Amino acid sequence: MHMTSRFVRYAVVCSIAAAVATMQAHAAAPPIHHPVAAIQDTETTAQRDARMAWWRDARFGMFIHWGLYAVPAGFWQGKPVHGIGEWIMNTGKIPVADYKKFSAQFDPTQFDAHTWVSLAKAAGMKYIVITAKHHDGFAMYASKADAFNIVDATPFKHDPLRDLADEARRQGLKFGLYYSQVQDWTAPGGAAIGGHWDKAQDGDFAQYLHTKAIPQLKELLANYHPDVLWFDTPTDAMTPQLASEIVALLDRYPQLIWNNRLGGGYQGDTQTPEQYIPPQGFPGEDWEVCMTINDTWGYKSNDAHFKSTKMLLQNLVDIASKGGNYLLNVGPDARGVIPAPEAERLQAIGHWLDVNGESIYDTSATPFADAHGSYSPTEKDENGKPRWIPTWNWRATRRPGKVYVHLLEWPGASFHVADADIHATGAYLLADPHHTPLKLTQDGKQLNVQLPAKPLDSIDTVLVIQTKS
Ligand code: H79
Repeated sequence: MHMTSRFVRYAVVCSIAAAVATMQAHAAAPPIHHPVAAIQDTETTAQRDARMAWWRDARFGMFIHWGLYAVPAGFWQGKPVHGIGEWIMNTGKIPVADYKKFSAQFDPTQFDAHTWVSLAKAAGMKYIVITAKHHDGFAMYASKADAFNIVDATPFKHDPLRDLADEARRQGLKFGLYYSQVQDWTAPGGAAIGGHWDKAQDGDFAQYLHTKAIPQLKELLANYHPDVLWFDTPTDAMTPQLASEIVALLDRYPQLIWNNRLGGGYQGDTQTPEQYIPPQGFPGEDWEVCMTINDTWGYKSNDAHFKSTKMLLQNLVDIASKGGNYLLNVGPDARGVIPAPEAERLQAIGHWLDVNGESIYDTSATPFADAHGSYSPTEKDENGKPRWIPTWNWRATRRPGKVYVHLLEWPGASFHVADADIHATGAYLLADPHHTPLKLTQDGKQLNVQLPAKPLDSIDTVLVIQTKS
């Protein structure tokens, strides 16, 4: 019975609202019997804490959607195809043979792993997750299991994942791989949300899994030792039995972290809200917001709708204040270049983190019952529930002995909290090199800190409140 209701929830319907609802429903799912026990079923809390430790400290990661879709870059037969760029084959109903022909044009000679990893590092990101294979079925690495890959099917003939995995380790970043395990629009039997549109896609899903997805996952695990595996778009094609074959493989890598999108009733390690920040986070759970920097994951030449540095930084702070991670996407083009507007924003965030990183990394959620926002009394969201309206006055993060108040709007001569359940002993601004003490008064739960006339940072000036504990 439980399994049936899970499948209904997991059935991916073609609407973003449904996809979001699917992900939100996850937490409440009752435990079900797994044909093969996953690591989450067997490890102790202490073991789990040790396995998740680096990920919890990291807070900020780089998602990279890079694949064959960067060649059409949002256009098919001279016309723009609406929607997210990595979906162009599906949205444009491009025949398999035509899509495969893009590989002859894919020659990203400007790709340089050192440049990409250096950018992630300069942005203050602690891990990278890159698409090893997206829904189009094109493998971005040297795959012996399937010839539709960047080494065998392009003039480039080179494995960028090898370079990136090695370079990430060299620069001290964790390395993760995205793998589309259910959808595959060019392999016979692979699933396609919305249904197949080409006879070449006909086939048996289990056979696809056994001849392509599982062999490729084996290659990826053995050859690149990813720290994270990021699955996507589970559908009911992924039965508990089939998923358990993948889990048996994952179990051989006891340090691996994998997300909640495998399917087959497996919970994985992390909640993965996509393109939104959950109003209260997922208290007590590990969670990661994945988000585009413009309106597409895979490169589109006609999408210049970039989020501002201010908005991106506010998002990072908002997420950290609720105890989550921010996996922010970049979409490199078919030359192998991360678009300049994306790189500029990441560098600006990195400059802020150079000064204020202590208030983000390895912190935990706010100690204050502060208002992150409120539910609208009138507006409804995509699910018909009251819409969450965030406010952007301030957020807080903490670590033992310190609370960090992120002042997103300068409050004037003083900062005041009416319901501060802390014992404050001092205060200063994190960006002040001298950490000059600020005048602080506490009367019960009323906390007041005197501030200078102007903020030290135009987006987020961090007020450090020292605490007893
Ligand atoms: O990899 C990125 C997306 O391609 C992938 N997840 C992120 C990380 C993703 N696949 N599906 N979805 C997200 C949700 C499904 C959205 C859909 Fe649609 C709505 C599929 C069909 C309608 C968006 C709009 C894609 C095509 C039209």
